[in-house]
Amino acid sequence: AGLAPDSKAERMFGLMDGFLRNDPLSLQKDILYHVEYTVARSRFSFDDFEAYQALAHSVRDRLIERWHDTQQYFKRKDPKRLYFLSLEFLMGRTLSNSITNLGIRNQYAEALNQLGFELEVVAEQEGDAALGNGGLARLSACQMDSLATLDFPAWGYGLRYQYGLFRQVILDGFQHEHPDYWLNFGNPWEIERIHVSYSVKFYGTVEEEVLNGEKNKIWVPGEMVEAVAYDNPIPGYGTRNTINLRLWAAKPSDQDDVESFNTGDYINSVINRQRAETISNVLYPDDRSYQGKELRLKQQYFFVSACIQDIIRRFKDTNNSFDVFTDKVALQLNDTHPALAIPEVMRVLVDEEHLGWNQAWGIVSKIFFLTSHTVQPEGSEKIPVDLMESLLPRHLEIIYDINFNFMEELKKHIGSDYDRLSRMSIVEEGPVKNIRVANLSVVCCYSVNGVSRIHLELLKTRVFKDFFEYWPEKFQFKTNGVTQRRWIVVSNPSLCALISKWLGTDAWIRDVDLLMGLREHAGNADLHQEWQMVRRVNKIRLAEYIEAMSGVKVSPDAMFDVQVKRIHEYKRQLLNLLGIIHRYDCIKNMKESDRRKVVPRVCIIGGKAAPGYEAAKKIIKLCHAVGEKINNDPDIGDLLKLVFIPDYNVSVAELVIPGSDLSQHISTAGHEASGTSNMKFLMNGCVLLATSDGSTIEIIEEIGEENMFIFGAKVHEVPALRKKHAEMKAPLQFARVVRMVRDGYFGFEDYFKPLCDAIDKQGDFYLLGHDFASYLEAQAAADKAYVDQEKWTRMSILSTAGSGRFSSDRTMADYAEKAWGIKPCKCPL
Ligand code: GL4
Repeated sequence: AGLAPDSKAERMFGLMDGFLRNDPLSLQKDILYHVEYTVARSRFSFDDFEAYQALAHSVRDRLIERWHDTQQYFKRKDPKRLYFLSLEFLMGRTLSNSITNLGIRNQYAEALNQLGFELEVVAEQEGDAALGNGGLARLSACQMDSLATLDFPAWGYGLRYQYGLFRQVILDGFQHEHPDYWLNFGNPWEIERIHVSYSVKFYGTVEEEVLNGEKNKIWVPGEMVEAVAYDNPIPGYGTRNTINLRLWAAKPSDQDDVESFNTGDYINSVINRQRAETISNVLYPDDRSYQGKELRLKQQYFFVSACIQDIIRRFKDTNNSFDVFTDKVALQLNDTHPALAIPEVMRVLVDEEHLGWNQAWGIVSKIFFLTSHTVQPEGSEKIPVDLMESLLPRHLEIIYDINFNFMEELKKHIGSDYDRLSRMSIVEEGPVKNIRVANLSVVCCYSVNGVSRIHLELLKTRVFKDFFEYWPEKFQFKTNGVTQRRWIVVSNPSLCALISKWLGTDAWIRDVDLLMGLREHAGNADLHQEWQMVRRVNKIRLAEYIEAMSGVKVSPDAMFDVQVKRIHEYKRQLLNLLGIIHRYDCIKNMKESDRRKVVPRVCIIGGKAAPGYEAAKKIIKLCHAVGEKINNDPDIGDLLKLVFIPDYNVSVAELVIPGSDLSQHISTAGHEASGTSNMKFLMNGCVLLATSDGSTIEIIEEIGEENMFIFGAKVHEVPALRKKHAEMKAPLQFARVVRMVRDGYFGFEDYFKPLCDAIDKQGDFYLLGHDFASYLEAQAAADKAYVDQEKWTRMSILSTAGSGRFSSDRTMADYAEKAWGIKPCKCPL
């Protein structure tokens, strides 16, 4: 009975009325449909937020269509897939980006217009998805966009934290952290997959069984938690391909803890079960220190266990032998945070798939790829062995076995150099025994990638020196990049239109090297005029935002000088502040005739401090104290303003970056692994004032030092300078501004004392004193260039023109070819 399968599918497709239509009228109908039936408001009366929700659902429908087609196509072709494992993704807003990538922005704008709404206003209703800390997390988001756009068969995996990165609230100039319960208003961009769920085990014991005459280990867990999938479609630009970002949420397990229910304490048993959800509840708001916290380790294992079960299930769907696993699967570890995936794959292959150690190791040693994002060896994760033994007893055994084999192998090559052996060992001996996660990763990964050329140098000569000498070919670099779709097309539409006009094509949105074509117009007066106009409108928009956020009125005629990023001593917001104090001091002491020559400046600083990072919090307070003084000094007027932009995040960045003239990237050389915001500013035609650090070094090569303001010690000079510095006297002007802070010129002298001590009594580790004079020179050069607007505009155009190399499209194509070995798999239209 019934229809033959083919005709059944045909009939169903017929019932569906084909694919969704994208003309403005159909979109209007769709939006109204969602107002009425999804948001459950009346279609005759709904506000901007409800319009956003309805719009989002209508976009989501279109995403789902493409997502299905893409996944089915991948399934049919079964290519080698890349799995991108990251504990952090800073996606920001989704609406604008999606309709841009789907190529239906104009249609939606028109549809909304007809309904009496404005797309820009409606899009502002969306909150940020802030499931990450800073550069590392935003990089993951940019890379997902590129993987989709380049048609790579890739999957992203992450955690669905209930609380994203804290919201920064400033009270009296002090940072307060408020929870970001971002799911409160629903999240139309995710698809809950209740049927995609896996049990994750913790604690318990390892037992032995005999299987076909061989000993086999079984892990008997003490606790189980369910991992449930939430899928977030990621559309490519100018392609039907829409890939998946799968985020895991922890839920209580049905199999867990039946015992306690039988004891009669029903209410407490329910409450206990509910604790399972805490595992994926909250993002750790610090990306640089590791504290061996049990919950963090639980998060990490919860994450990798769910991923590996999902990946192996998908592999087994279409393959029946692990012989081809390495031809089908590549696993990218975004820093060492997901490194437990390594012993987890070993465990599954050996204990559950009964592959035998050597065969399993043969697979594991070929499928993992590590990207390191840090330069500080002390930033490396360590797991106390005690903790590991109780939480993941079987994994500890596996790590010991991997280490034993590695040590035996190593001894054959380097003999009994015990110092070196102990440095390279995965297990750190000492009063507290630790697992060194970085060593585990380097030993087991097929390649280890730095995020800029200088970063690789530092990995080779400092962080992983011993390993590099042993395995030179393992170490590579792929300079970071950012997506021009988000950072030009979505966040700076007028610049986008201008670029396309002058290049005569919008093909650069996919093929970003074409931006170079702007070089030939860099001296064109007409382009200059249009360029300045676009930049000015963006500055006005930013000025309005600043006034709304801080009450400070700023003039768009002034140079907007911006430093926005996480607050960290090595990023040297303090150097910026001392420079501003110096500028203020100079203006105060100037003759009236000289004042007229001063280039008016609006200094803008923004960024969050990790909640436990005292020095960073003091820097935020200092910024406010200095701003208070300057902004209220009638003697200064518009010549100088200092504003702090609170709660810096992706959507704020989209507003700030296009409105900036000068952008500062002034880390002590050798401390910024790459930096990625420099690339975003560059794309938007901002001129960089920077040290030769991280990826800036490559930016200098690309656009020329003459088009930037470069200052400060170079990477190779820093170690010697640190030694010498103790005996050197800081320049007078530096001593003077530090004194002003110390003496309470801005109030709160006791509170700021440790900041001053660090730079003038305790060795000035980040070399603020050393770099101060050259910093001021670079600032003076920037003033001079700004007066000559023709010169400045030329520099600005050349910045955008030279930004093509810093697209994540290039980074992803590089990884695909040189590391993962995956090829595009383009879903037909
Ligand atoms: C970081 C680096 O500090 C930063 O330089 C780099 O650009 C980014 C992406 O590779 O990764 N590492 C950590 S930890 N947080 C970062 O932002």
